[in-house]
Amino acid sequence: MSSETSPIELDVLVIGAGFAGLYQTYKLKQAGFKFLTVEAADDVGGTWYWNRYPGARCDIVSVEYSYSFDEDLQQEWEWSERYAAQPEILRYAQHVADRFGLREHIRFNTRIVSAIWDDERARWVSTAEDGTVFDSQFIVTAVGCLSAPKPPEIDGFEDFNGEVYFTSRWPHEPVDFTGKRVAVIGTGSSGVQSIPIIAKEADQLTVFQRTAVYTLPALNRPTDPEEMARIKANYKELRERAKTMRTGLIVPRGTKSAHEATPEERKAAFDACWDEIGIFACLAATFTDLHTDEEANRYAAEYVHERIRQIVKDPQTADDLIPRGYPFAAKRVCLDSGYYETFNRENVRLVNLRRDPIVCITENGIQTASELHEFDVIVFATGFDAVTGPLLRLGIQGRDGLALADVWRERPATYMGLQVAGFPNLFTLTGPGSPGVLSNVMVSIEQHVEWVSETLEDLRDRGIRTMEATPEAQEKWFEENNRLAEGTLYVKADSWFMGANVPGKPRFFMLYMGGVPLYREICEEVRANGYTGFVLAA
Ligand code: NA7
Repeated sequence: MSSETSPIELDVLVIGAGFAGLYQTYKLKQAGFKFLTVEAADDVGGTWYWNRYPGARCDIVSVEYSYSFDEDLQQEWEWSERYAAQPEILRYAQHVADRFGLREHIRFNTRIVSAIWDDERARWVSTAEDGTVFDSQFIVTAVGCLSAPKPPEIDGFEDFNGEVYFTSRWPHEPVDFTGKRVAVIGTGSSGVQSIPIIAKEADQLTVFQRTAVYTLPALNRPTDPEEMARIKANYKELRERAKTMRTGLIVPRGTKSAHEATPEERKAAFDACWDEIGIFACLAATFTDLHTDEEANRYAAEYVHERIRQIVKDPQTADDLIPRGYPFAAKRVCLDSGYYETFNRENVRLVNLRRDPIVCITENGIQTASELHEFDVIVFATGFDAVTGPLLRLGIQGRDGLALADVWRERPATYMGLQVAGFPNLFTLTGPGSPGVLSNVMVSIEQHVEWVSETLEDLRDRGIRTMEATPEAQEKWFEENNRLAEGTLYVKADSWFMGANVPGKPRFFMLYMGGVPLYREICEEVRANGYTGFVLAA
């Protein structure tokens, strides 16, 4: 694409055309703003554009992981499975872009590399990789929480002579594993979803596991037309109900402590999750104290350990697959289709990196402390610089040249997850300190976009030029969230929730812990009280 010489003047620049960016585009179009959405990829979809690895699928039921803002859209769209696979979710994003005429407002193949606040003019000057400059009063970032892939962090990575793939940047052409010796490094959601599929195709598959993960059977199935008809007849109620749930996700919730239940009651509740419900958050929701009480949590952890032992035939492999050293659900629980069963296959081997760590990658394979493993293909399922990473890649500088990277070096503080003090007129959808991906992100995306859109309209109507979070409001938000997080077991795991998967990243719980309904209530109150915690200037 050729670069343009004079800046493109806008009211609002939206960065990203995933689910948040698409809805933001729709809202700004409706409200008649002069705006443009820029997207680094050549199509819409965000994470569902990039994460096209084998087995990639949603782990929130699709009837909930979809937009609710348009009744006709939700009535006409048909999900083919309970948990749609990536190609179908991408088709849905494309359909939304086409149906609402959003593509004409999106400039594809445009990656923003710097965004600098010009205090004198009270405008943002953003530059794309191709040199195009955008001059806007506001920026809304819609860059997602899990979109900045983490570098491999393994010595010798460049030396490998075989094929290398990242689950987070999967090629658009099919990858053929037939007859090949394949390594998968990483057992988070991407590893858990891709490993069973790769195992069926590859000659040999070796899985390199650093931390064993908790994963439950997804119980995925084709959509039942009768169930779908019932959902569609009551879609409005279902969406309203989701908003009342802490996680924005409809999941049966227990009402008593795990300590109050008999062993039989606990087993029945856990069995139902494993054998019948198949929702990632269901097991942690069976009793009220699994996220807060280590003893109670152990009941759930031990239940999963036992299920693993029952499925995996080789006792050493089963033992290696048992998650230890952190509480159940303190890292994101995964949903799988045949993950543990895959380790019973003759062509699959597990390497426990806690016992036998990777030393380096060589031209032929992976050298661990005890052995050289030779491969034709290495797949990195090693995750993301989550939540803050996608924002830091934008090269944002606020007042007085203040770099966001410097501000967040010590702690990822924001106000409501939507603004950072010192960065006026910058709204960060699903930013750190928002419920973001701790919730059903579609519910949070819709809430954030609606709040930001109404705010932008309000500022326009009142002739307000700048809106900026105060350092005091930000401090209070950050401290309160830490206090809430410290009261849970989440802080006991080295997870991406805690920033602990990226060397050198400050260790704080990065998402809003108060739950979706409380967050919504606070946002509404903040506006009703004239934007408490923000300074507005004409
Ligand atoms: P995750 O969940 O961050 O998983 C990444 C995995 O890769 C995890 O098992 C990591 O082990 C492992 N990893 C990362 N770096 C290394 C190195 N250097 N060596 C060995 N192993 C490594 O990312 P996903 O893409 O699977 O899923 C992201 C989210 O998407 C997921 O939570 C769902 O919400 C959807 P670790 O645990 O850090 O020891």
